[in-house]
Amino acid sequence: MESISRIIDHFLVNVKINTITTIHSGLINSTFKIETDQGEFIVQKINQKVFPNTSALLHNKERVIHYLKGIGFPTISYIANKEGLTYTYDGDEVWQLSVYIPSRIKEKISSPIIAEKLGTYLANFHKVLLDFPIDELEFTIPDFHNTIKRFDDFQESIKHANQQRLEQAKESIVFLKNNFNFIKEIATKIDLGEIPLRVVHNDTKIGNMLFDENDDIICIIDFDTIMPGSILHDVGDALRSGSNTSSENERDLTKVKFDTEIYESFMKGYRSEAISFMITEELENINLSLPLLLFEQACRFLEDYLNNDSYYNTDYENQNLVRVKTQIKLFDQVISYLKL
Ligand code: GN1
Ligand code: MG
Repeated sequence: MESISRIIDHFLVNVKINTITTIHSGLINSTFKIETDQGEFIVQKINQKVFPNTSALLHNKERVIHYLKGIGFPTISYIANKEGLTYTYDGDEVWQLSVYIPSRIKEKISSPIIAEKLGTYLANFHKVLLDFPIDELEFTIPDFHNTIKRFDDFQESIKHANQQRLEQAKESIVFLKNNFNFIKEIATKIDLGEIPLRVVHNDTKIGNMLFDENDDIICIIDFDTIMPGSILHDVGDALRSGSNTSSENERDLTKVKFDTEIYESFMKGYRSEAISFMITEELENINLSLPLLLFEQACRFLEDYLNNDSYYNTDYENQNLVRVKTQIKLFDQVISYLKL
């Protein structure tokens, strides 16, 4: 942990660090909570393999956070280093320090009331960003939520995968191939711009929402992927984690169930607030958000499994395949509930 304390010295003068705790929830960056005599902070190392265009990431984050602060929308605060920058490059890695916000984190939505609050919060987040100059944002990761490209990349990975993993993933491969045509239709509408690009978060899993002791949302965190995208991506990603009775890492598939009450309450909250700005194409297709994101995430996890786990952090051999299966299990239940 010596390197962490050296990094903190870039941002804080004469600081005494009491404890450093690793936070394991993200799959990409390395995150630590630091308790010091000057307060509590979060320090994060940006994964430059995933974000090769780190300056675009920093630019987008800074612009949007500055904007949100300007309109009084609660958000995270980054600490400037001694050169006045909100990041430090130590010759090797890029680091950021933000103020820790005392809060609770949830892996899933525990009641319909919270689901409705979350839906309303997300729609309001989209609403307050309507006036943000979208052209100022860069595409940090090109084609991030381009589901057709994600499916093509997964298909490509089949060609280079080892036999053992191909064998293990056989059923999942067939499932995704069989369901692509239905997903392709909505993905194409987004691709063609029939569903408009807006400023969206792009990583709205429940773990990225901070709650207070009354289960009200304090703010959304993790602006790494804030960039132009569709509201369907954010709605789908929030429900992907939020309406699953277990987690994306659940090995026991009998525990992976689609909670329809959570789903409906979230949607009620989202629609009630977003009705003021959604165009007809969005309104008519918003119910495809969840299957779209589940399908896309299954492709992404499966591609990574077939590429020998080079993108997502994993703790054990078949974890990416476990993740594929949770997404497929939920997808199956969602399309039969929504009668798609
Ligand atoms: C990654 O690292 P984390 O947990 O914030 C990924 C998301 C996935 C998520 C799946 C940049 O997010 O797109 O939905 O894992 N982020 C990136 O848990 O790829
Ligand atoms: Mg993230």
